[in-house]
Amino acid sequence: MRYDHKAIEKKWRERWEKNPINQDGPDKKKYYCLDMFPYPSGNGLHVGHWRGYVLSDVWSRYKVLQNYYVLHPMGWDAFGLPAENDAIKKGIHPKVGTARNIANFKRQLHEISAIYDWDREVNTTDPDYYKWTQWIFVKMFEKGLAYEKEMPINWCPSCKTGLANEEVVGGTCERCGSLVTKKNLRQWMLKITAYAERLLNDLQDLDWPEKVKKMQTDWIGKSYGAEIDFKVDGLDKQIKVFTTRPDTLYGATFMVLAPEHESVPEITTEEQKQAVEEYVFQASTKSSVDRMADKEKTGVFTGRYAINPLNGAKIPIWISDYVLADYGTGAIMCVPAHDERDFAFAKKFNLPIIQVIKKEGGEAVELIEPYTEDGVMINSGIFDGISSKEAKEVIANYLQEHGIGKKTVNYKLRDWVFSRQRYWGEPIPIVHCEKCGAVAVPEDQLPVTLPEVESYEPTGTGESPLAAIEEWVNTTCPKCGGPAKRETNTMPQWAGSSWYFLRYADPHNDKELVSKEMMQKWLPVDIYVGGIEHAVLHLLYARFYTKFLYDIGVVDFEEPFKRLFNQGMITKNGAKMSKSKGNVVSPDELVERYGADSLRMYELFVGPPELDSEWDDRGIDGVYRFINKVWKLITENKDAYVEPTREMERTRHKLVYEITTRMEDFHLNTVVSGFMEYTNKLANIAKASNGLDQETIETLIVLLAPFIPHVAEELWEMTGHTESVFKETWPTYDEQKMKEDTIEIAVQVNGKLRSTIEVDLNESKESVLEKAKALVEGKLDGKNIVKEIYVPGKIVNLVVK
Ligand code: ANZ
Ligand code: ZN
Repeated sequence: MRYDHKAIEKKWRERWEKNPINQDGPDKKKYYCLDMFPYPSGNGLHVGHWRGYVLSDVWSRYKVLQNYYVLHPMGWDAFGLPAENDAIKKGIHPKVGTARNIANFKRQLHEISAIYDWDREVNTTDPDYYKWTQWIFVKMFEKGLAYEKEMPINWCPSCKTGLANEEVVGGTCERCGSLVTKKNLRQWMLKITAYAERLLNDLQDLDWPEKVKKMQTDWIGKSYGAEIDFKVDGLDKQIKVFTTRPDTLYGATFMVLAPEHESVPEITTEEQKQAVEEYVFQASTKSSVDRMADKEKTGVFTGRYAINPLNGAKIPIWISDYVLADYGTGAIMCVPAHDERDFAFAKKFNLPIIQVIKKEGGEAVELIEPYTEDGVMINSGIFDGISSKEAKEVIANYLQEHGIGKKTVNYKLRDWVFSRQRYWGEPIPIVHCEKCGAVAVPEDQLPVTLPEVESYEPTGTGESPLAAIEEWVNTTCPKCGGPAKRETNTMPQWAGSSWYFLRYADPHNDKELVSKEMMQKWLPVDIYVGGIEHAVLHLLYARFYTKFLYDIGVVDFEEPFKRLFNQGMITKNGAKMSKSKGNVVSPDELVERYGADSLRMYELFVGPPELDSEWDDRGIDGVYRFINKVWKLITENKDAYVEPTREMERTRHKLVYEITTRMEDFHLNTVVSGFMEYTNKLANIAKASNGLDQETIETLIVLLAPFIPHVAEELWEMTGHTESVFKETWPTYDEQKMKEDTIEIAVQVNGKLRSTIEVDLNESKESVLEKAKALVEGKLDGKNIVKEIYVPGKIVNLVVK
């Protein structure tokens, strides 16, 4: 007996549309379940995308059954490169292509039968939406958090265009293979670094995977250290280095500056000038990723020496590209005995190595590799003998007291380069006036809409295609009314996704980004479901935006996402599922063949939801067979309910317990296996007792509802209910009722197991012994029982002689 998935799913989808199962009411609690909104690509959804959407929908339906009204919205993160590249290649306007892709995504999402609230749909490319993306930028600009800066960016001299880091391969242009250089271009920056400390500290209280918290912590990269001033020998000049290891100062045997360090020209001696200039030019052609890579060290001596401020030692100053210009001070003191990179450099260029820390209790022997652990100070004058951990603090204090340096806190986090020289993004709402400088477009003139252009190609001058539209570019200054030009850079794709979760709470408000009332009603997000690939960028930007909006009074919480769940990827043939790998499984055919319920359940069954899991088309077949089994169990027993036995009652409570606890732990794959196990158990009980009781059957249907909602609704109707199963309340369990009524007791004679007996849970000692003795009676070879031992609930031991 197979169920007709096509008819059932169609029927319930239509009913839900007419009569939504998720409805607000006076007795409802609120819950906000958010999916990371998708980029509507031309490829549509594959079963890998479904995983997260199924997870969040199962969770939302579970909450509906717990009497919540669930905000479960969906929208589109639709600005960005792919649509623009399609426009360039195929001549389709990004707006047109995007609209078509969204329609296809929507159709596919409908098949999941997720309870999305389509009235709240947002689209980042909609002017009514990006008006507020621009508004936030204006507010940041007013607070000095958005600013302009000349920044070196990757530049291909032959393509005449700026390149993203990902477009630079091995130092060459991905498109034409020429050597990529750096070009200084004016960029808009957001001062996220002003929030570094709060972004770091507030991670503590979040119910997020530890892995993601660690990634953000490392990304922010707070370190304590010191800046130390070294005099330059023979010049009236000092160079500041940044170190996290002031304890190693006596072991500094040379200094290295970044090739771009501003003092390089000044300190370089005449003899070294040519070599230094050549090296500086070469370094400018490499990306920082390449520079940090572990490879053969390169460098050039400047001809100059610095003086170690503690012991007066003269140490040579070199330049090398392993020192980055924009981290710390762009200059380091090198301690080859205790740092890997300095060690490699010293070996390559034959520079001295002085050990200043040794293993506790060990001897200082010639180092064949750097010693990077803590230990005891040696060769360090008055600091000898103390631990290196202590020396960090003591030497830093000493330097500070003697005016040679100061203790510092450093962050790896950089300000955010916020401009793109591209068409398909939010125009940055700034006007440049010769008299007034950069002026924000006034609030009542927002949004600054994206004009139509003829060519989407990057212009090659480092300017966006918008720069070519004179009527749009030329405008008047909002401040003085004089002639002015619009900013032609657009925002990065991250801009719209940094705050969209707020807009869902009040999507049609044209007066405010979100009203106080709606903000307080819905926000913050209770659970956020999405891929781990967004662990740093998106999730950090969203936290930054929220904190900023908190500071200006738009929201009254500092963290947007209370709980985060990262689903693992779906792989096939060992690789991440993706169009480019050619291993995509489309949900469309599977829905056709097995129905959405089967696919939903298989998405969960495929593996622990937080781990990557290998897709197997046969797996869905197994789930389909299981659903048919449930169908059979219920339809065969629904018309002849029996009186509940203790066993039925016990099994029902255990079922509710297992499903609920696994659900709460988000072990959704084991929820499915739990259903399989208990369906078999119930089938056996039904056979033995000639039927099942009504409560057990109905409980099973309610528990199944979040997972296979169409089948559950149909079964619910077949069992005589006129209202939706989602009007029910998630069942509860009673641990007392889960307990078995009888237990097995081992019966031993002289310590050897003879048999077991079944007794009541609270049977008296006398009665248990009685039964045990009865069992062995006549089998004692004429011996007598001399002692009776009972370990309650476990063993009876009879000692005979
Ligand atoms: C001396 C020293 C001795 C260092 C030692 C390390 C170990 P984090 O933890 O990543 O902040 N450094 C400083 N500025 C740098 C730059 N612009 N480019 C490359 N390296 C730089 O690392 C700080 C350490 O990295 C600093 O401490 C410095 O080397 C190096 F046994 O100073 B250290
Ligand atoms: Zn002006």
